[in-house]
Amino acid sequence: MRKKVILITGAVGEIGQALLTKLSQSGINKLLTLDLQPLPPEFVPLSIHIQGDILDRDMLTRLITEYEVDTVYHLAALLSTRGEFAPELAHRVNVDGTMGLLQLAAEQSQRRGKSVKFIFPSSIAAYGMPDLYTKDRDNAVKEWQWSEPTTMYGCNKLYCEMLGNYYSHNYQQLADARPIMLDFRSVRFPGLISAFTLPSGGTTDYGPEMLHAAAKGDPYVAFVRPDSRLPFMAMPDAVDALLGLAAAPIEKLSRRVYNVTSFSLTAGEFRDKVCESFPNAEIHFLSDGKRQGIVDSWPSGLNDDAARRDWDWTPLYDLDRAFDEYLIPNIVGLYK
Ligand code: NAD
Ligand code: AKB
Repeated sequence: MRKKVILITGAVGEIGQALLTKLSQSGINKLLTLDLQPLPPEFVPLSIHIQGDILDRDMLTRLITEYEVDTVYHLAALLSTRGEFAPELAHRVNVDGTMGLLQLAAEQSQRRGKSVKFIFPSSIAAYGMPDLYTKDRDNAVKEWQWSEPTTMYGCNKLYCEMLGNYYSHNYQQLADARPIMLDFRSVRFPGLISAFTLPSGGTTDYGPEMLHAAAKGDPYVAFVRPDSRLPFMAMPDAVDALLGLAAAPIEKLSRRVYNVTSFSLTAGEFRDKVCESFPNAEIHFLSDGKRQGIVDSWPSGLNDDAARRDWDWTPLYDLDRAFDEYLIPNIVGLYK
């Protein structure tokens, strides 16, 4: 008898660590994690961990002979800035890697006669605003607007959303007997801010980086103009969004890809917020042309009405609560 598990790829990353913590706190212990990196020691008791590459098809095949995967949280990816330095590698990991896992989940769904849930974190990178005037004007972008990403990462996310939709509805559409489909669900996240981990390889990183630098007492130079506006979210809300969407009854879902967001602010306002708690923080701005271009192409805000309506999405942390109740108390403890 194969062991029933929840599979989390990219579990060593920022969202992975937060999700692993939350799932294990909820008493869910049938967790199988997969990442290129080993799990940090404090997470080792929480899951069966495989240190490996999502591109290793033989390893994935071995996994499904041993485990019955009920739900996949597919988090492994190369983020936007890293993806621009290594676009072919980003395509392999973000597209080929996702395709391999979708295929595995599709086969599992048929084999057990029940849909595997496939939860996929997409991104504001799936959007491409044509200019700053439009970014300022259309400040609550809906899921079907401005789907013209400018980064490899954004193209990868948008295409994988479509692949997920394909595998959920049209896979093997010409076969005599239609198979049991997988159940793909995705959220488009804004920039995420964790109190416990630092981001790497992303373009929204200037926000969390300035906060963590201030908490450590280090000076920080943000790579964007102070007037750059993006949406952000505290990490506990991101984890709740993934779990909330996974738990939603399928008949309530009017789409497979949902915007979720919490608060939008400029980099200058982010600095001012950080300085309320760390008045001696040394934060400066020196815009990097290329990364600035990516930030300028991403929307300043998202419309998440569909998620609120269909599966009762609502973030717990607005800007003030995120800083006062989650970020500052935990970050101060982290660097004491
Ligand atoms: P992260 O970079 O912190 O973690 C990604 C993890 O994936 C890393 O631990 C890395 O080792 C692993 N990984 C990369 N390539 C792999 C491979 N070939 N095989 C196995 N593991 C591999 O990223 P994160 O912030 O935790 O993001 C998780 C997911 O959420 C990603 O898909 C990302 O695109 C998405 N997302 C994140 C944000 C954000 O602000 N953090 C926003 C939108 C979407
Ligand atoms: C990145 O900047 O690449 C991520 C994201 C918004 O997807 N944080």
